[in-house]
Order: sequence, then C-alpha cells, then structure tokens
Amino acid sequence: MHSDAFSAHQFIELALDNQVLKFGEFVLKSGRISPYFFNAGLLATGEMLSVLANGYADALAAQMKDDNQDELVIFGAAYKGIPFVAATAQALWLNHGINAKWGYNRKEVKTHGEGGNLVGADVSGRAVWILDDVITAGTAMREVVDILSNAGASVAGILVALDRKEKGQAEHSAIQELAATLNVPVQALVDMDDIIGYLEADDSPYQDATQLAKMQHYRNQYGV
Ligand code: OMP
Repeated sequence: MHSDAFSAHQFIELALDNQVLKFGEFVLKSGRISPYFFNAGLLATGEMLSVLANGYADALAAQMKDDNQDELVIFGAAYKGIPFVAATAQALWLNHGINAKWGYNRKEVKTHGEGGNLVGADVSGRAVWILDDVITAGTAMREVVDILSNAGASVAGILVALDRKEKGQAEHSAIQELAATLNVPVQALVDMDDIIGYLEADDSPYQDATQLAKMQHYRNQYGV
C-alpha cells in the first residue's frame, strides 16, 4: 500500500479538478456569503477518499506519538464524517499499524433493535478524536461535542479537512475558540490561507486575479 505524505497544494488541486472546491457565490450555514465552497460530499472517488484518509491518518499518528496508540478512538460526525472515519481507521491500520476504535452518530434516533444514535465503538468514558469535513463558525462541531458529552465521552482532539479560518462566536477563529473551550488540539489538513496561497502560486493552473481579490476581500471581512 503506498501512502505519499499529504500535500495541501496537491489536495487543493485535486479538489478543484473534481469540483470539491468551487468558486462562485455561496450562502453558508452561518449566513455568510462566500466566494468559495468546499463540498466534501464530492470526494467521491477511491483516489480522493484515500488521499483524505491517509492525510487524516498521518495527522493522527503524529498526534499519538507519545500516547498509547491502542487508546485511539475516532468518531465521524453524521453524515459526511462517516465514510471519512471508516477510511481513516483503515488507513491508520494499513499505514501505521494503529488499531483505532471507530464509530459515528446517526441523525435519526433508532427506536428498535439496538436503539440509540451512536454506532460502532463504545465511546462512553473514552476521550475521542472527532473527524469532520469543514469548520466555519464552529456550530456543527459544537453539536458533535454535545452528542459525545451526552454519551459520556470527552473530546481528545478535533481534525477536519478544511479550516476556513473564520471568526467563530466572537473575534477569535472558530478553531481557536474550540481549542480554548475544550483544551484539546484542533487541526486541519488545509486552511483558507493555503487556498489563497495556491491561487497566488505562479504554477497554478487556476490563477485568476479576480477570484484571488474576492478571496482576499472575504478573508478581510470574516477571517482571523
Ligand atoms: P459551521 O457549523 O459554521 O462551522 O460550518 C461547517 C459546516 O458548514 C460544514 O460541516 C458543512 O456542512 C458546511 N460547509 C461546507 O461544507 N463547506 C464550506 O465551504 C462551508 C460550509 C458552511 O456552510 O460554512
């Protein structure tokens, strides 16, 4: 199994080539109007899922260096975090020999069979790494933290594909707020500055001065 080191530049290019990352005008969950949107639902090929999962697995393996790796529990937030957590558990095993426990939530509570809204590894009493796609203002992530807390779990860390590096509830970025509130590492594979840096790069096939100006303007408005 080959596993190249994750490259933000390559990931951004792959995302643009496959319309995962798009430029235009998008209304975000926070109500902000953004000149770009990252749709992780379109990471819908074996190659893209592998690149993402290998990136998540490398980041987690680096975080776990000094800890007991057998204690690693990873949790995917419904819905988009679910395939990512499964693929990452596999990448951790195949690339790093780390046998992580993994689970996820479902949005609809099941009232028959085993019941409940959590699936997979038992998270009760465990410190869990949350995997998700994007952080903007941090609302989605705070909901996941509540789900875990209601299940008797604590948060060991947060890992997302994209940190849009935007203001959260106040002047700090959503990631900074989460890190400060929970006192855990919060990490992203790629952030808004990487995307701007990619657009500025001389060798970028997506060079576009108008788009770059819109991105910079948006960053001035909502960025930190
Ligand atoms: P917050 O809850 O504001 O942090 O927004 C994060 C969520 O917004 C993600 O989980 C996505 O559902 C969605 N989103 C994207 O998927 N891609 C983006 O580029 C921006 C958003 C967004 O609406 O902010």
